[in-house]
Amino acid sequence: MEGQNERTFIAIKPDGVQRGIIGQIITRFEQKGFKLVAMKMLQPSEDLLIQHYIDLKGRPFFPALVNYMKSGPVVAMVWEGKGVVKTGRVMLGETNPADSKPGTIRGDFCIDVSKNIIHGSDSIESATKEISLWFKDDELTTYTSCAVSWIY
Ligand code: IDP
Ligand code: MG
Repeated sequence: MEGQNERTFIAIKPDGVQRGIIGQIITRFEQKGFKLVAMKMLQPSEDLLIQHYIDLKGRPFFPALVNYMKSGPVVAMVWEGKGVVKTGRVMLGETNPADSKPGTIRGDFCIDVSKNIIHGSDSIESATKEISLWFKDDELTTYTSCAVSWIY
């Protein structure tokens, strides 16, 4: 989906949950003006994570990545708004926190690439795939934000 209805999949990883920064991460997306359309907390299964990270299956860090991601609960979310996929990635920072600028989530809250606290879809195509992997259709809400005419 594009335009104001564009959606992205954002997940706070187990380290982000354990470190107590769920609220600060959600605040950044809220204050930007994006709309939260789905959210749940779950400890993901290995099967789900293998599907989610299937493109990285051949990488040496893949087994460690799956173990890290299943080591505790994550907060899975869908955020909506104009350009949310691309802007969401900018808000996250680079994959390696060491390359992430201050002001980005990874730049402000973490140090190591293997503990980089948050996931965000990298394209509209992967967003669509990831949203349907993590959420059932009836878990996605549709509502009009009262702020919409003050954001667009
Ligand atoms: P992204 O999360 O910024 O899209 P990807 O390249 O898709 O980055 O990698 C997925 C996740 O795999 C990263 O967020 C990070 O948790 C982990 N990862 C990527 N590269 C490395 C690495 O070199 N060592 C350990 N973990 C890595
Ligand atoms: Mg990625």
